Amino acid sequence: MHPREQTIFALSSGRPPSAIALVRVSGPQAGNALTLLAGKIPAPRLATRVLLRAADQTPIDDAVVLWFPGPASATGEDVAEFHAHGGRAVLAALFAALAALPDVRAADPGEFTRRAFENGKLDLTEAEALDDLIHADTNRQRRQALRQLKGLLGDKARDWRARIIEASALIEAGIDFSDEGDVSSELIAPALEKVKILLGEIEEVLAAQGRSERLRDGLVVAITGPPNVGKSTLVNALARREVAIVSPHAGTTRDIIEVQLDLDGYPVTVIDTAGVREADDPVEQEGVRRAKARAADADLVLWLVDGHYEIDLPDCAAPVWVVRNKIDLEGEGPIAGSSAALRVAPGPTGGIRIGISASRGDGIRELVAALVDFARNCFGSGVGGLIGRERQRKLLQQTAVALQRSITVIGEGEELAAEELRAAALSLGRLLGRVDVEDILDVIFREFCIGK
Ligand SMILES: Nc1nc2c(ncn2[C@@H]2O[C@H](COP(=O)(O)OP(=O)(O)OP(=O)(O)O)[C@@H](O)[C@H]2O)c(=O)[nH]1
Ligand SMILES: [Mg+2]
Repeated sequence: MHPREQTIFALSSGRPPSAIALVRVSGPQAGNALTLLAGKIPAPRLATRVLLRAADQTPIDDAVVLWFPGPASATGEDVAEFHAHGGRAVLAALFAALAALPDVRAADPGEFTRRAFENGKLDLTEAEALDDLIHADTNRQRRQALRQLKGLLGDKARDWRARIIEASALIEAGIDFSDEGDVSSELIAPALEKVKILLGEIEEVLAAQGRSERLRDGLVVAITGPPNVGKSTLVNALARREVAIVSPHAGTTRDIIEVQLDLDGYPVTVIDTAGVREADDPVEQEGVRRAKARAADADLVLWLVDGHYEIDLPDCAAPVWVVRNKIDLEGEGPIAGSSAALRVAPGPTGGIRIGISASRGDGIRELVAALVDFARNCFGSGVGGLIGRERQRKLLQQTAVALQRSITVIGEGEELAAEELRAAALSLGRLLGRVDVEDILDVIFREFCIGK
């Protein structure tokens, strides 16, 4: 039997122990599972209390079961739900009883959603949105995923694809009539017009929303700088807890420490790194190497200094903000420049310069506000953002490029234009998961949780 025809089961709720656990079963044996474990198949979609029993009739649990006959179910197959008590032993007994049934096995990650996709319950953009919704940590991520789940991108892509196919039908008819000049141009001119309108719409969606797909992964802000300037103190202040060790010894931090922050709904990972200096200790050297590498691929670098350091900016592609710490000490030592002037002033690389006191808290609010602004600019406002993932953006860009090329090459021959239109339709088909999907499906659904 093909693995896809087997019946699958998994725990769909959180990790045990929990008050209630939801175990879902999907596939042709779902009804049989109910008959054998619950003693009957209850009325469809009606919560029914039963005593679950193992094959030897020993009781497993007092539970509630639900029956969703296919195709009107989440996966499109027959689905049974067991709402049992979420104890580890209860679940172990329930899983053992299910696994003992013929043609029933534990589900792979994302397998329920994959079946739903294969049965046409959702398109690939919606499946991705579902995964994003489950993994959303902040409100903005949640709202974006929810918007995606409405299938707006999928609806648009389906509409565009249909219109591309119409345009290419016109062009191909034009090719057939190419001996009769008038008929041919009468077909091709409107086709070209259609393509231009389409291209405009796709470009609008691409341009409209910044890079809201980056909301999924969030921003990475690396805090680097010389030793002992207060990097770890700043990370603790941003995290509002003691995540990193702070000490007056230079070279305290060696490993990279990461904290996840929710800044006004924007997911931001702040990383604390080893102070950058010529170190003798090989462990510290490795820490410095890692610090530089991490800063090199961060989205933003906060180069932290205190009054004792010259501003010696690191070499990296990301914007660098110079943050001057320990302004509470200013006036006591040989420190140039006034702290007031330093607060959120334009900096040398077009970034900003901020004066703070990480230990006393001065300027932390301003720094957070500046980070929120930065995040907003990176992600776009996200209002009406249709693109949820890099994969989707790439395919839309490919579609736009192919449409643009079809317009450019039409003078050289209609066949060339028709070929480009086919490429455009193919990209949209991939976006929806309609064409050559096997390989990308494996990648996408593997990321899902088990039980989803
Ligand atoms: N006065 C004052 N002291 C600070 C401030 N921020 C940090 N310090 C002190 O500076 C020292 C170094 O702080 P850390 O946070 O460990 O510095 P670091 O940059 O992480 O140091 P390394 O990990 O060794 O590179 C500690 O003694 C802190 O208490 C500040 O704003 N004002
Ligand atoms: Mg440190």
